[in-house]
Amino acid sequence: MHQIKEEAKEKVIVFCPIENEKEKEYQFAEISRLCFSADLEVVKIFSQSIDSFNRRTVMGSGKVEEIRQFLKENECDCLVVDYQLTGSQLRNLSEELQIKVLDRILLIIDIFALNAKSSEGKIEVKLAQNRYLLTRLSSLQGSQGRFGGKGAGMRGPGETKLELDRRKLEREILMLEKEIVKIKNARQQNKVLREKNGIKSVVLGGYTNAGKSSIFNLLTKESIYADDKLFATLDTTSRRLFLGDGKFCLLTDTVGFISKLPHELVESFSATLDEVRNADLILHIVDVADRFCQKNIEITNNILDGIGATKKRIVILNKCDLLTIPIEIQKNQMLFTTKNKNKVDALKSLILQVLEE
Ligand SMILES: Nc1nc2c(ncn2[C@@H]2O[C@H](COP(=O)(O)OP(=O)(O)OP(=O)(O)O)[C@@H](O)[C@H]2O)c(=O)[nH]1
Ligand SMILES: [Mg+2]
Repeated sequence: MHQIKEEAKEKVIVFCPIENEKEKEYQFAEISRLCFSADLEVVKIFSQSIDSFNRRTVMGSGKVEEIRQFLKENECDCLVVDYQLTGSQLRNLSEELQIKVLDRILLIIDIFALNAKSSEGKIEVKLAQNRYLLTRLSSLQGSQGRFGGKGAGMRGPGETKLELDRRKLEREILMLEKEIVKIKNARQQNKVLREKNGIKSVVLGGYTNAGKSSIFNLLTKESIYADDKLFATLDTTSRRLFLGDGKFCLLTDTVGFISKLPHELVESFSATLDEVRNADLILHIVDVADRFCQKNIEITNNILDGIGATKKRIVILNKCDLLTIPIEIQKNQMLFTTKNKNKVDALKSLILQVLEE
């Protein structure tokens, strides 16, 4: 009889350069959730003020020594740095500490790689991976090659081996970019058709894990994947949503946002983000029970402004079932929970009302 052996999680230590002492706690919580979503077990978090920044290794030499000592006494597979590293910083850290190093971007791309299901999502992830690798190629060939042959940071759609050959990477990037253009063109045609038929598009946007897919499922009676992990959704799904009075809109669930969204990802996910940009109405979903709720609202607003999503927005304060104290609601905001259907009709009415304003 065969026994299925569950693969042990990779153990990681994390290093956070702290830009703002007041946001340290937020940064720790966010990077821990990212690691959890990448199936990594955080053994310890190290941090240091950005004032001690060192161009070679990001962290100062004392911190390098502290981590080296820790690694002598504790078994770890990888160091995660909550910062966007250059190729040489990746190599220097990896060589000095003799460990695989992942930066914030590669960690996020890796979670995306784990979650990409549709061919569009896979193309976008592959493009992001290839662009990342291309810009850091010479450094990665030297160091990470030794430590990073498999596991976190190297997971890809279809688990194809990541290519470390410049010409192959460039060729593949061109091919993937062409695919993205095709997807964008098809999206544009759909948009024209939709507008011709007077169908309004409503998109669920917001910080990852706020409950977008759960709301989508509740409203459309679908059963797309929702999970208590960051970036559970990478693929866009659209369904017709009847709003009453014989009227309907097209409701779309899409990828969640996060602070410091790497530009590699924004560019690679331009086809998906077009859907958000072009929407007639954005339902900005917020986890109102998250202690960093205000910060998450700010992050989402900045990203929406950054991608040029200028149309109407309603803020849905989701997970209100978890609230222990009453909160003040402003105009174009609504308390919501997916734990029952009590508020579904009120939400549909609000959508209809705002669309017709
Ligand atoms: N208590 C409570 N939990 C909720 C509610 N809505 C969603 N959740 C939970 O929150 C977690 C995240 O929900 P998702 O719907 O996957 O969130 P999302 O915004 O689609 O997340 P990403 O796709 O990862 O960006 C899941 O564990 C849900 O069960 C709610 O109203 N109340
Ligand atoms: Mg989702």
